[in-house]
Amino acid sequence: MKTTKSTGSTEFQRPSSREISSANFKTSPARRLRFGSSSFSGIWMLVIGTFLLITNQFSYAGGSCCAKAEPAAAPLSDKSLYQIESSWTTDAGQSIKLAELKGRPQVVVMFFATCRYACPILVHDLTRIEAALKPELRNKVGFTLVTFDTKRDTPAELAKFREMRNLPANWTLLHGADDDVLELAALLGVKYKQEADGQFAHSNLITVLNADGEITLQLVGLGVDITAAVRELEKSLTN
Ligand SMILES: [Cu+2]
Repeated sequence: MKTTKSTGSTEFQRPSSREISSANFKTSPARRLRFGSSSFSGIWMLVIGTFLLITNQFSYAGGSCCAKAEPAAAPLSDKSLYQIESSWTTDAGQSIKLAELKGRPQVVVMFFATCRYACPILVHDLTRIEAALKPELRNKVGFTLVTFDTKRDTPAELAKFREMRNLPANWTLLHGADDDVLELAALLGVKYKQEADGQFAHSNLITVLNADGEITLQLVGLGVDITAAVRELEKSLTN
């Protein structure tokens, strides 16, 4: 994973990449169970696959068929954030899992809507990344904002934020449960803490995920040089 540093101010020291990867192991036993069932589901996929193969042969023998077999979906790697099973609510009130973002690279920022200083700059940095992409690639990239202000940033408030900022459909705004927000923050290496005045102190971190939900690049700071992120996104879309 590459990391680009900038001189932008962060209220927190950014954790090392080792700390981020060790965050993978800090999940509770219950969560680990959900993560660890891949070999079991592998066996089931084999059984179902064999069954489908057999039934397919029968239908060929009967001379009836013709639907082209869909290629089996590749399993997610251990590094994919889309292994997280938690449910989130979009600003349209729709319940989704992070895995539903699979298929296009995503630029992810954790934020809160009433932030007076850093978050408006972070969101602006994302719009700069979007604008710097080749026009034909722009709607092939997703932009995801996840709030850590679970009390105030209800889906309805996030919808207002989208409207106010005129954010297009390829931007996903997510509200989640406190524990799920904490877990995602740990995996991204984002630290945040609510202050007495209701504002949050937080890391200023932009994360680029590839189409499979793996972190490929992080930019630290505000008003950063976005070139590396644009290059990374274009690379993952043209490969
Ligand atoms: Cu902020």
